[in-house]
Amino acid sequence: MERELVGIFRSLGYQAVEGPEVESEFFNFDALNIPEHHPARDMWDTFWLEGSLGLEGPLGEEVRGRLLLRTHTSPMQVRYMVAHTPPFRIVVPGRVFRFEQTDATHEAVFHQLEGLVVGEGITMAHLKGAIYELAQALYGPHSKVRFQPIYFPFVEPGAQFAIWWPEGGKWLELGGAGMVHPKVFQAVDAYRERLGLPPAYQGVTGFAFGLGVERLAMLRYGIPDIRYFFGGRLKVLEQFRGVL
Ligand code: FA5
Repeated sequence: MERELVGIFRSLGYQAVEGPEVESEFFNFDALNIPEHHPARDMWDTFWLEGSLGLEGPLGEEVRGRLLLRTHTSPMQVRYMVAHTPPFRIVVPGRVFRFEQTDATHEAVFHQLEGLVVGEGITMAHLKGAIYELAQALYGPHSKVRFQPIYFPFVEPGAQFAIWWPEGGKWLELGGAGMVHPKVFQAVDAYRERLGLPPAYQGVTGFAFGLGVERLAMLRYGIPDIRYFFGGRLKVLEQFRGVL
């Protein structure tokens, strides 16, 4: 499923990049406009790590601060922007971790696919176009997309999006998206400045999205419970060899 999603975006001109699963509080939260004590942190229940592992920053510099298991793939937005100048289009597949009570649709470990497109004149229409292309590639010409307003601190405006699954006859709630918040661009340029790099994110705009890979696979393959993915039961897993 992850390979298929990455393949779809590659064919649309996106580059696939990966980031670390052990992340710093700064990239996972602060740089994404989620300061300490901000109630938005409650959206992501976090596995905090003790000690320091000598985490590397986007340009190989040493990163200080508290460490955690990344709660989403969004910290790679910041890492990538620090190390590159726009325009670019990337997707970031990867494992994420949440200190959650598990149930049929919630795991403590799951996969996300992040997308980030930055350049001059990028608008919400481009975001809708990207999700629309995804819907068409996954479910053909009869699919459609739906956006509803929602709050994420690192985008403004923010949206949650769903794709119409013609065969199943229902909307699949896939993830969150929106226009990159100016505060994120500011945090990136401030970090670049500390590394002696010129600002690169003035006068550009961008969109980002993040979707849950397991939720999509569950619907596509009729898997009733997300815990099957990591349950280690061969009878279940062997049915999906080479597919998931
Ligand atoms: C985020 O994690 C944001 N980083 C997404 C985003 C990216 C917004 C870029 C704006 C711009 P959220 O917590 O809603 O958002 O998670 C995104 C998706 O991951 C959800 O829609 C769902 O499909 C999946 N997901 C979330 N929690 C779980 C879980 N415990 N188990 C399985 N899938 C989950």
